[in-house]
Amino acid sequence: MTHIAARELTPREPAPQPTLDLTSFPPGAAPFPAMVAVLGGTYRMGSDHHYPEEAPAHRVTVDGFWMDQYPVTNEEFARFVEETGHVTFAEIPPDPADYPGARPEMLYAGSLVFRKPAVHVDLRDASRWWTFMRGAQWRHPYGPQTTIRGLERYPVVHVAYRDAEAFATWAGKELPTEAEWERAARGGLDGAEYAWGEELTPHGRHMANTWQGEFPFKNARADGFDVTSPVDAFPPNGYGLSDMIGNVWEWTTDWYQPRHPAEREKACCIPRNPRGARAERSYDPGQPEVRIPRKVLKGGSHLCAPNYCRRYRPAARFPEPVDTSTCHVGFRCIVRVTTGTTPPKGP
Ligand SMILES: [Ca+2]
Ligand SMILES: [Cu+2]
Repeated sequence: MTHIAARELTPREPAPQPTLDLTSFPPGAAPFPAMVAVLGGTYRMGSDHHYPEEAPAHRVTVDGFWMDQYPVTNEEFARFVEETGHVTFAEIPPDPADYPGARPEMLYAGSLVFRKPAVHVDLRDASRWWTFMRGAQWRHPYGPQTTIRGLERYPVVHVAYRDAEAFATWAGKELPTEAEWERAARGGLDGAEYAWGEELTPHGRHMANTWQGEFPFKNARADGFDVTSPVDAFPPNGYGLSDMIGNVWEWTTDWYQPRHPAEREKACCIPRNPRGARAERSYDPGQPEVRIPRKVLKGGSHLCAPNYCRRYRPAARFPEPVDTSTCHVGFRCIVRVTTGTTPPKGP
């Protein structure tokens, strides 16, 4: 089914029974504006053809749910901050107790900003293009002198996990699990490489904001965008969701583990609404002294490039420490419909 079919579920349809099988579209009308229905069901999560952390491809089942059509925008985040007074993680100087061994002069409020190096650099050294910039935060995405004026309909960035969570709670929504997010990104094309089919640029058309040219040094901008793009700049997927791939990575609730669980042969044992690993298993094995748990990011960003990071696919995933914010990570929310309870009412 496509999103066309989803839209036929208008509010005028008779209210579904609470016994409805949720491995279908969520019942009723969208609980908030600009949310679309994601079909529940069993699909192949992950991929055996790309990075090792995406393997093994394995079947999972997720119930249908509602998802924000777009990543959360600066405009929406500003409304949240105005109403709640929320202060984002990037605006607060780190507590030295949380970062043993860190030099005190390094403990300032800031966030990670990408800066294009002027020359060729070693692709193994991400510090050549990432700067922890004092004063970078959601209102000043490229440093204290920059603003979000004119970027109202661009995705909010420089949000740590708990900022995304706080927004979701305020909005009466939740953050998706990795399995839900990937189900949604596939847009009904089970097993396809990309959210739109088998080719990165079908008939030469760019379907997402990624990086063309040689990362991190030359951005050819063939898709029209040097950094982030408006959330509706590219065509939506089969469920009507925009920007699932590229532009900004999106937070999910799952703790990261470096591999997916094995495929279950028996249909009875396929995990239903899986929720990832335990927090303690998500620490970075490469930095054993750092005990900051990591969440799964999905979707890739405008910095994903063929020569460096081919993560502009639904199966791709990346571990992000919960205290980290950057200029290429945002989020979007969902609303779940629990079996046996009354479906959420309209806005
Ligand atoms: Ca681009
Ligand atoms: Cu990437």
